[in-house]
Amino acid sequence: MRTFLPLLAAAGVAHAHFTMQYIWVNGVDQGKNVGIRVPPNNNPVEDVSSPNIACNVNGATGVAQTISVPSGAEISFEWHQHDQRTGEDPISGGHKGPVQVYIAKAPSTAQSFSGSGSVWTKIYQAGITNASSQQWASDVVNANGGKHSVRLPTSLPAGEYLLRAEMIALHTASSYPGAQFYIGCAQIKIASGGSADPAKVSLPGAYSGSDPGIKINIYYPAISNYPAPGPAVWSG
Ligand SMILES: *[C@@H]1O[C@H](CO)[C@@H](O)[C@H](O)[C@H]1NC(C)=O
Ligand SMILES: [Cu+2]
Repeated sequence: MRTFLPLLAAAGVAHAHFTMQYIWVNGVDQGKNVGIRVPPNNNPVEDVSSPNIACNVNGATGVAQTISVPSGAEISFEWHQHDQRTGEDPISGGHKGPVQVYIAKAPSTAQSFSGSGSVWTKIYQAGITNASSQQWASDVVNANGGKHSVRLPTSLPAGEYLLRAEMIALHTASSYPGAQFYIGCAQIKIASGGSADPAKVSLPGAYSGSDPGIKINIYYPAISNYPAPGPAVWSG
């Protein structure tokens, strides 16, 4: 029995973390890991200068499936600590912080697109959702079965894209590295659309370890306005 103890201890550490496992399109579950670039484990990325900050570890490599979505679709992202929907805390309640969503248009197919370069546009952010209770966007996700949603702007051109959802856990962020970036990227194809050409940033590039939303003590003083890292939201 003694030899099992280190394994159990290691598993206990991993329990705290989570990954993005399901995409929903207009309320329809697309299936576990379908269209998603699955990282090797549920550990966060902590180095904002690493290529892993784009689409997590191994995230520059495409997967076979790309999810078809109508113009203006509501996309939901669902996260879990483990490889299952167990009813446990979806993302582990101690992980407090913002939720952000970015999109990047592939030059050709989403499968062949690495997500490198100045290609990312932020389409959603939520930080502190109730200052008096110090409720974070992550608390809302945890209470909502691990899900959060965004509506795609209808002005996005038809084509294939990477969608990047990000939850940043700030419970250990008072020094850098310390903030934990949980990142999930999905491949989608928008059948029809508009002709928008929004501003774009690169990842890595858009974040710095000294950003006030990345190196931050969230416990004192209490946060009323969270300075989200990265560019402003483009709303279409
Ligand atoms: C915010 O939190 C306070 C304190 O817990 C609570 O009374 C209030 O109802 C909350 N507001 C919303 C909009 O949920
Ligand atoms: Cu964790």
